[in-house]
Amino acid sequence: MNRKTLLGLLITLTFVGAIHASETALVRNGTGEEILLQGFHWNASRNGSEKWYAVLTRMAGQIGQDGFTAIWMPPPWRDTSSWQSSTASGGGEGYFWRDFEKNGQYGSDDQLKQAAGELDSAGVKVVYDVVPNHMDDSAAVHSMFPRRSNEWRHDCGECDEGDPFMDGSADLNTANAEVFDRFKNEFINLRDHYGAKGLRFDFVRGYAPETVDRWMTGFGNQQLCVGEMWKGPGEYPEGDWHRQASWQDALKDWSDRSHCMVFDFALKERMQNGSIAQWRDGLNGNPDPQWRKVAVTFVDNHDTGYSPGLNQGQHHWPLVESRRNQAYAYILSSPGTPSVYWPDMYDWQRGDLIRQLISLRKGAGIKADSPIRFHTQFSGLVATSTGARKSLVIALDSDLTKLPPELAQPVLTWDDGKIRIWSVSAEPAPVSVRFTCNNASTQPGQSVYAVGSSLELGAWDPAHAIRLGNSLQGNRWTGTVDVPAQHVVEWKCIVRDNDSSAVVRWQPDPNVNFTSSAGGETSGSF
Ligand code: 7SA
Ligand code: CA
Repeated sequence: MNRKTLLGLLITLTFVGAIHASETALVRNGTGEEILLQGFHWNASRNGSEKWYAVLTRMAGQIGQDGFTAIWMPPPWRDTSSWQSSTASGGGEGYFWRDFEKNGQYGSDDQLKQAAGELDSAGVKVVYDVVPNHMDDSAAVHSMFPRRSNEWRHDCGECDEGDPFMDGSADLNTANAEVFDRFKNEFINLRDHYGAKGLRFDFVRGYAPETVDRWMTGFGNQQLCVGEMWKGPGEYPEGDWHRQASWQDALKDWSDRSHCMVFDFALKERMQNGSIAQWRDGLNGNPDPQWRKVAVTFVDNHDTGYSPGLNQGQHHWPLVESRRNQAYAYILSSPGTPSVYWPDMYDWQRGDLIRQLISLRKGAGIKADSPIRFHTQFSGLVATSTGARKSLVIALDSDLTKLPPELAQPVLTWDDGKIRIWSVSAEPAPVSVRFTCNNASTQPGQSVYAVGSSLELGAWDPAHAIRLGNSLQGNRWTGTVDVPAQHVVEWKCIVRDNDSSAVVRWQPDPNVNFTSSAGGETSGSF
């Protein structure tokens, strides 16, 4: 190849590379291996005995030792509101704030600085909850934003970049340059004087994701940000594309435009409304790593879950008790950035399990974009997540009983085996292999399956074998199975009753023996 052609090729490759890089768009997910603690609950601002910031100062070392790399702090702005509804009451939690004063119900400015300092020295990044959509607009509060020129949603005929909070009378117009700058400067103040290394954006349905991106650019691109985009497809107006899309689509669209992570409400919705097998349909289980890496997975938070104290918190959408341990086992052994809710860790004795799960995650080197394979032929949820150092195989509430030899001993068993985790050497990326069985005669209600030594092939348990498709040539059955590359697999064809999973006929000995490779084919015959 002459020099001119070579140069041309190099230029092309560089350009393609650049496009690819832009496809793996920037998302501000810290190191990509963060483990987040929600550092408060709904009643933390009413914590009687000890101001909340003093609790965090006292617990900072423990939080670091427990393996958390970041903590989601409550909104740091003074909130003097109080409200009463028929079923609940509250105020002071920071979501109806008065100004950027830090002396609020969680503690004083100094106590906040002390807590932030202790957490930082414990290696825990401080991420503040911020609420730019709205603020306390009650007359008693001398507002930071005079109603003069479009600072508020209603000042200019519905000028606001998103949904209203409640009736919208407290909504600010984040598209207004002065409003935008006031928040940007406060975020930089939180970074420079209160140790902020990231931000959790509240009620992001209320303003534009592009505005969040511009704030984060001012705050520092290498930081962490996560948006609370809690809005189901049915909440969008007729004709809006979101209405026909999935929770995942709406979350990814928001993340693409803000370049922030987003709480995985797709997973939460499946945890609430689906079977445990359907937890694989969360954003963090998406086949595309660019989707998995933006998910912040959680079991509950201060809105959805219970909290110690007054009214037991808000509990708008709590996960049932019987699934909570399994849910923590799932989010801490799978891709995305897991977020642990304070009371589960430090009030309700789930800490031992969570501590062990965190150390397994870190030992395996699971990252936000790590690959995950779901073994759907088993009941419950069985999956393999692969980190930089190990693969974690997890079985939740599953009938997986016959185990391949490499899964002789689980590293963690909990709740009488409803939770089992194995740690094995990191598996290579899976390849799609075609399995074919020839000369198979079947009766109605029977099919041909591939059953074999590895987990993917049911660990020799016909009940968990892989059903093949009957091709047109009569007795030839074939199908593809994802198998880790370079794995030696022994397998056989069986004719099996579809329902009872009773074996009608085994392929005669010997077993078929093959090593998996990309585009590989393997066949057996009766
Ligand atoms: O219902 C749960 C789910 O069930 C599932 O089966 C459903 C789901 O769709 C369904 O499939 O989820 C729905 O319900 C969620 C909870 O309401 C909705 C979700 O979109 C919807 O799908 O989530 C929304 O509400 C959450 C609380 C928000 C979400 O972002 C939002 O999408 N969470 C964050 C936002 C706020 C507010 O900043 C915080 O709210 C959360 O802690 C934070 O995480 O002058 C103004 C004014 C007037 O406009 C009012 O009329 C007047 O009443 C003031 C007064 N408002 C008061 C409120 O009435 C009162 O409730 C306000 C001053 O104080 C309270 O508001 C609290 C709020 O209750 C509390 O949750 C707010 C401010 O203190 O702080 C917290
Ligand atoms: Ca708004």
